[in-house]
Amino acid sequence: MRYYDNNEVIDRKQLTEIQSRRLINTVNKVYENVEHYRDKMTAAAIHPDDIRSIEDLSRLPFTEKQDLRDTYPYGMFAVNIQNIVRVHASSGTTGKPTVVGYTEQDLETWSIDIARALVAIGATSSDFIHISYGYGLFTGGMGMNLGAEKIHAAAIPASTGNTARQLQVLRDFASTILCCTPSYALYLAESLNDAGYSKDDISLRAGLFGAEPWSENMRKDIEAKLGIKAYDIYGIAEIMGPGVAYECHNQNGMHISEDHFLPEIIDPNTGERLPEGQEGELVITCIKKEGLPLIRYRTRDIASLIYEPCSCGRTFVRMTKPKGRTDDMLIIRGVNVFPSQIEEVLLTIEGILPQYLIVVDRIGNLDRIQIQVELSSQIPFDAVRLVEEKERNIKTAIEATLGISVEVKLVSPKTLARSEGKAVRVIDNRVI
Ligand code: DLL
Repeated sequence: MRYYDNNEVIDRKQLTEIQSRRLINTVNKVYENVEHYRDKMTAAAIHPDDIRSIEDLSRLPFTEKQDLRDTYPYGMFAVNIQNIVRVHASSGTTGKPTVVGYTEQDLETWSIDIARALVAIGATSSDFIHISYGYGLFTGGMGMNLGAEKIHAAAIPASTGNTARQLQVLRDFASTILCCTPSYALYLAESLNDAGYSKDDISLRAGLFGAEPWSENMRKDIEAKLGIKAYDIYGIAEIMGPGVAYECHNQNGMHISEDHFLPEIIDPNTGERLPEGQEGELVITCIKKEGLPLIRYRTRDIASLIYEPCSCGRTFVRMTKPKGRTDDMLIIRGVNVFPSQIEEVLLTIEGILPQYLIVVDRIGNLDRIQIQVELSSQIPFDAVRLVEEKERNIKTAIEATLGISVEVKLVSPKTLARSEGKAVRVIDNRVI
């Protein structure tokens, strides 16, 4: 049994002391350096001096994606811009992304989070770690890369796309650990078969999959098709990126790096903290972050916390696989998509009505997103060439915003169902 560091097996009393110390430090820092937090705390009639231990956590106000939007792009950073060495971003609810910044120390902390996850699945310096998460503004690729290098394994920055080349690299470079979204892992497995190879032609023995919800059935399927053990890893850009929580060999819940992140479960409607073990919205406070230390960040993910000791010896609490979200965010091929982002693009295009329907399917383990948009009556629907050209224009505009490929289908005026209450904008046919 191996751990990356001693904090993973620290006793609860000592951990609580560390957590309280770090929480107090963080609250003071954001109060001093982030005007938005100072205002929020003043409005909630709370002062850093009121926070004496983690027992006081629930007295602090929540942070939401909207706060990051209101202070876009750097308004919530708690250090001078000179100290930021890396910036990533994730989807915002509209055209503007949510921007996150890291100091040198933050990158060190992040690399430890991922090193823990890799060591927990048995990775060593002898491994070739094939990383097929996107490298770019998305935190997946470069984040996993940090952790792979931290444990002195060889990182293979395959990034996303070009499946034929991915398969060649997997075979020829003898990758031993695969990191990507679970749906892409299944797609790779099937493509391997289609190309006339089998799991015996590759050297993989484990995979670290996350960034989207997946089920135990998917896990079994991936394990059988690739001949590996498939592990879960959770993360969120605003908090750090991948590695906020990670599975051990028991594959029964993900250990949250509690010396870096304080978890809570709340009732999403009332904001009240729920009793131990109950399911609700996961809220996380960063206690070892310098660049963007968010306080009580509402992740919108539905999960519960498992407090029973884990036989692996790690004392960090476990979270269950997130079941769903309390907002309307869709995760398409690992990329976060808000319907409002699509709507905003549609509103800029002439000749269509702001009536649309987003249909999501999973075909051959890959997500497909089709956007049906109503034509306004000004364009004769039988003008095929015009319609096709408009579809192409809309497709290009939406793809430029979302960063993933989409299908666009124009439909005749007044054909999309109108709803009397809240408009139904999304039909998600995926069975996960
Ligand atoms: O998805 C970070 C990440 C990269 C995690 C690679 C794991 C691996 P965001 O793009 O900010 O960050 O998306 C965060 O993705 O709130 C969840 O809804 C979902 N999510 C992430 N990991 C899991 C998981 C990255 N293991 C959002 N299971 C989160 C289910 C997950 N959902």
